[in-house]
Amino acid sequence: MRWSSDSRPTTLLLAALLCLAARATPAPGAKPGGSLQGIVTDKITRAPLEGAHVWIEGTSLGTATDASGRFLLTGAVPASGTLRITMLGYRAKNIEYSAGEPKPLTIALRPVVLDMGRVLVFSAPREEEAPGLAWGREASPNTEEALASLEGVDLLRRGAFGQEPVLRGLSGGRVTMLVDGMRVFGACTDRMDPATSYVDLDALGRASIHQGAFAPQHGGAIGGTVALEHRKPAFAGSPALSYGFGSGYRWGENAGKLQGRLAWSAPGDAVQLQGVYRKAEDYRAPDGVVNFSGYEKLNGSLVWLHRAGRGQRVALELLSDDAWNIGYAALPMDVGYARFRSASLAWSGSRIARRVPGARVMVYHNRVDHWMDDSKRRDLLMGMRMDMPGRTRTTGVTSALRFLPGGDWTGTAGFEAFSTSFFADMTMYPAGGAPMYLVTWPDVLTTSLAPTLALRGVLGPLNAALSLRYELHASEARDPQGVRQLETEHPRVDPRRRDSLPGASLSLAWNLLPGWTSTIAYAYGTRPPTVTEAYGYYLYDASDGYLYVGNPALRPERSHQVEWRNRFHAGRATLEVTAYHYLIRDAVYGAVSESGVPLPFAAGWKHYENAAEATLDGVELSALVPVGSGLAFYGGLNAQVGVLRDEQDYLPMMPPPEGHAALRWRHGKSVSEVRLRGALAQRRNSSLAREQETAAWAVLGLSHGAALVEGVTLSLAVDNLADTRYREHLDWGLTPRPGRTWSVALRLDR
Ligand SMILES: [Cu+2]
Repeated sequence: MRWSSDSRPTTLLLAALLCLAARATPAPGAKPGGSLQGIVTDKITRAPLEGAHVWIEGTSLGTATDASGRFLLTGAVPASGTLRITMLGYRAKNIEYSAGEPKPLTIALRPVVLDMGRVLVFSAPREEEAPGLAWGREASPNTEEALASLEGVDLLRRGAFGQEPVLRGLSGGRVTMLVDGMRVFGACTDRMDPATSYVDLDALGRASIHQGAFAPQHGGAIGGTVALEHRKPAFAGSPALSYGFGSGYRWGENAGKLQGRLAWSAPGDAVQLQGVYRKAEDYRAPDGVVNFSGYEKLNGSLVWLHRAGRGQRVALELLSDDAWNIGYAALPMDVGYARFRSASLAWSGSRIARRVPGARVMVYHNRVDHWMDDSKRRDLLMGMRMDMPGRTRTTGVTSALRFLPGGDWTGTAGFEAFSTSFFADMTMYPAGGAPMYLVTWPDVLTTSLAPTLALRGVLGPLNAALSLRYELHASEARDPQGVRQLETEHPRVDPRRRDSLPGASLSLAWNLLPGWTSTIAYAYGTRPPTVTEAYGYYLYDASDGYLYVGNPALRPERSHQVEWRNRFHAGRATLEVTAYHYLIRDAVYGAVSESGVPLPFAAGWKHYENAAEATLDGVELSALVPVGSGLAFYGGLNAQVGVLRDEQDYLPMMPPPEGHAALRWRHGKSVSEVRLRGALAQRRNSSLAREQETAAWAVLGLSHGAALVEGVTLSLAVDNLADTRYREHLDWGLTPRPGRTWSVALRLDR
C-alpha cells in the first residue's frame, strides 16, 4: 500500500491478504502475463461504479469498469505492481497487487465530498482520460492556467508569466503554497513569483486545491491551499527503461516548448530525470502585440525512489527552475532572472504496527532568488533606474503518522516545522545624483512549529471529518537599517513578533435521499501577516498606484467559515451546488495614510491596517452529464461578493460571476472538445483600491487530441477562436489577453 492510498480498515485487510498472497506467488521479476480482475464500488453506498479508470502504474495497461463495476486486465500484466483507480468525484486509490490473485479484487472508492478539495490529475497514462481535467494539459499554456480551469480558482495576471492563483477571491498570504509538501515562498516584494511559477505543467503530476480554512491539516490558511506534486517514477517488476519527449508551439502567444523525460524502473529503485525548456516572445492581442510579455525558462528535476526493506521507501528529489528576460506587461518593470532550487529527502513506511498503517517524514531546503530589471523600459518608475533583488531561504521538516483509533475511524497526526529568511533591497540611481539605498524586506526570519490532527469516520448515518491545527509562528526583522526605516512610520517599533495561530474544521456528510449527499462544514482559520504586510518598506503596488509600508503591530487575521455542499446523482449525471460564507476578523488591508509626503509618481502612501470585519459570500455550481456515445457535458458557474465592512467598500480583486461549459466527445483513440467560458461585468469594485469596471467577455475554444500510434499523441487546439479583445477582472492594468491562439503539441511516451 502506498502512502497516498486510502487507509480504511477493509483496505488494510485486503492489503494484508495481498501481502500474504504475494509471498505465495512468484517473486517480483517473474515473467509478465496472466490477468487481473476486480470490482469497484462506492464506499458509502456500496453501489458498483461504472466508468472508473483502472491501470497499472508504470505501464500502459489500463481499462475502465463496466456497468456492474467490473474490470478485467489481460495481456502483459506484470507479476506484481501498483494498481491505480481513479474516478471523477472519488478519491484516487493505489493498491499493490500480485498477478494470479485467487479471486477478484474489491476496491471501494470514497467520495471526495468530505474533503472539500478539487483535484487536477495529470499522472494518467493517457492524459485525456484523467478525471477532473476539463481542458487537457496540451491546451493550457502553463500550470497556473490549468489550475484556473477548476471552479473557484482565478489568476492575478501581470503578464504571460507567474500568474498568482486566487481561491474564491483570496490570494497572497491568505493562501498556502506547497510544492511536493514543501513550503515555498516567492522572493519578490511585488509577488511576481508565486511558488506555482516554479512548477512546470509538463512536470506536474497532480494539483490539489483545498478552498478556505476547511483543510487545516494541509497548512493553516484562510483562503486555502494549493498543493502541487511532481510526476514521480514507479517501481517495475523487472528493470525497464522508459522515456518520453514532446514539443509544442502556440501561435498568438508566440510560445514554444521542448520537454524530455528519462526513467529507469526496477523492483527496488526508480529514477527519473526530466526537463522542460520554454521560450515565448511578446504575445499578440487582437489589436496588436503586447510589449513586455515574453519570457524564457528552463525547468528540471531528478527523483530517486528506493525501496528500503519491507514496506519502506526513501525518496530523494532535486528541483530546479530558471527563468530569465521575463516581461510583466502590467508592471513598470520586468524580471531579469528568477531562480528556484530545492532538495528534499523523504522516508515513508507502511504497516508499521497493527494500528499504524503508515508514516512519513521529509526534510527539505529551498532557495528562491529574484532580480527585477528595468533596463528595457523607457518610462521608469520614479524617473530613475533601480536594482531590486530579493531572496528567500526555507528549511523545513514535515511528518505524518496514520493511525487507526478503532471502529470505522482513521486518523493522521502530523507535525511540521519550517523556517524562512526573507531579504530584499533596492538601490536607486537618480540622474546626476548619488545612488540611494533602501531595505525593502529587512532580513526577516520566520519560524513556524505546527502540530496537526485529522480524524475521519462514521457516526451513525453521518460521515464525519475533524481536523485541528495549531501553529506557533515567530518572526524577527534583523536588518538594523530596515528597522530604522520602519521606525519613521511606526515609532517604538518592535522588530519581533510571536503569533499563536489555531485552526479547526468539522464537516458532516450524509445521504439525505438516494442520489443526494449533503455536507455541512464549519472552519476556523488564522494566518499571520506576510513579511510585506508586517515589515515591507517603500513597496509600489501597480494595481492601485500606492506606495506601501508594513505594520509590525498588525494582528493575525481570523476567519469563521461555513460551507454547504450538495451533490446530486441521477444515473451517471452529477450536479454539485456549494454555498459558502466567510467572516474575516482583523482583515489586513491597505489604508490610505494622510501623513506621508506627496509623491509625483504614486497616488500616495498606504500602510497595512486591520479592518474589524470583511465578509465573503458565494455559490458554486458544477455539472457533469454523460449524454451517451462517448459524449459528455461539463459545466460550472460561480459568483461571489466580498465586502470590507469598516470602509463600506467592496474587497478588491474579487472575480465577477463567471462560468464555463464544454462538450467532450471520445471516439476511438481520440478526444474532441468544444469549450465556452466567460464572465459578467464586474461592477462591485473596490474604491479604496481604485478598481475600474471590467466588461463582460466570452471566448470559445476547440481542442482535439489523438493517439496516432501506441505512445504517440498529437494535440491540436485553438483558444479565443473569434479573436475577441478581452481582459479578466483580476488582470492588472488594462492589458488584454492573447487573441486567437492556435496550438499544436506532439508527445511520445515509451
Ligand atoms: Cu519582482
